Amino acid sequence: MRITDEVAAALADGGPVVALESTLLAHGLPPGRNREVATEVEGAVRAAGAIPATIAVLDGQIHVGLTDAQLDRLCAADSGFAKLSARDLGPAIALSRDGATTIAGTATIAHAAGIRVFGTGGFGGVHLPAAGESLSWDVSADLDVLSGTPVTVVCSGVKSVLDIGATIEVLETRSVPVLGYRTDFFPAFYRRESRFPLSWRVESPAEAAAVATAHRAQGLRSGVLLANPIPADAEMPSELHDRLLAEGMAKVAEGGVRGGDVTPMLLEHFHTSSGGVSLDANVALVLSNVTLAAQVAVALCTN
Ligand code: PSU
Ligand code: MN
Repeated sequence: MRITDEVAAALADGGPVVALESTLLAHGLPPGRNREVATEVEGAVRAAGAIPATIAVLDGQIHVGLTDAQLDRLCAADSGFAKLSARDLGPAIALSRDGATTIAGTATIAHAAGIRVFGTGGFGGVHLPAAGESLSWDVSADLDVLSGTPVTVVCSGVKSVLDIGATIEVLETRSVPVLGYRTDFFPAFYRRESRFPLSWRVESPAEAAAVATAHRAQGLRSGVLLANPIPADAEMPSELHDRLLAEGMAKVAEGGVRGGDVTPMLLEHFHTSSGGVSLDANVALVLSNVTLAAQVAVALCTN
């Protein structure tokens, strides 16, 4: 694992560090805009007083913290970077591949590096079954990894393309506390609220940090999910959202798209069909989440 000097120094000092994933850049945002977002996200973490550590695999080497040139490579249209969940790390390393890490992959590496907080966009979850099926068996490894990895992940809930109720049930089974950040309902990514209530709500980064510390003290290996709704001024109008969702799901079904390709395909449909509205929403929520993650990381250091 290669950790940049800046990140290594912050960790050695017990300073605040925020892990950032690379799949949302390479596979979740269009080329060009993704590179701008990479810089904006790192800037937002710094502005809130923490050190950003974007994580990816380059030529089979795990990198914690990327240089500008490495971010250029990751974000290039023809990068050919694989989407790496936790199970893909071994193959990518042994076979000297390039890859962008998902939440599952990033959280695994962040914990190994000693990073306690991770800011991102949407968490993976339980997918709805395709028409004619009773079960999809497509349950994101993000859920399993968070059940055994003690990091706090700040996200805007899960996209409404997933079975939100089932996702919340699995988080309970796996002993992952879900904290609403100034909300009583699980957020639905492009929308501030789903209809699913949460058991716990926190009002400040300090409260979230206190929960993470108390959770860890119980000897549990699981992480914490801090669910931060998209900023109100960036929320997508519900009619536009529902129409794009129905279209996107139909496209996935028609194309027989499966597994790891489902999320990138749906995101691309939203981004190309909403005239930029979903893209702006996506960027706004990521920036808000990494800012909150940095504030939590700072609070954890002063605990
Ligand atoms: N949600 C988004 N954008 C993304 C992802 C999720 O809005 O890019 C990515 C994250 O990296 C997440 C992954 O970990 O998709 C989940 O993929 P899957 O459902 O295939 O496990
Ligand atoms: Mn999946």
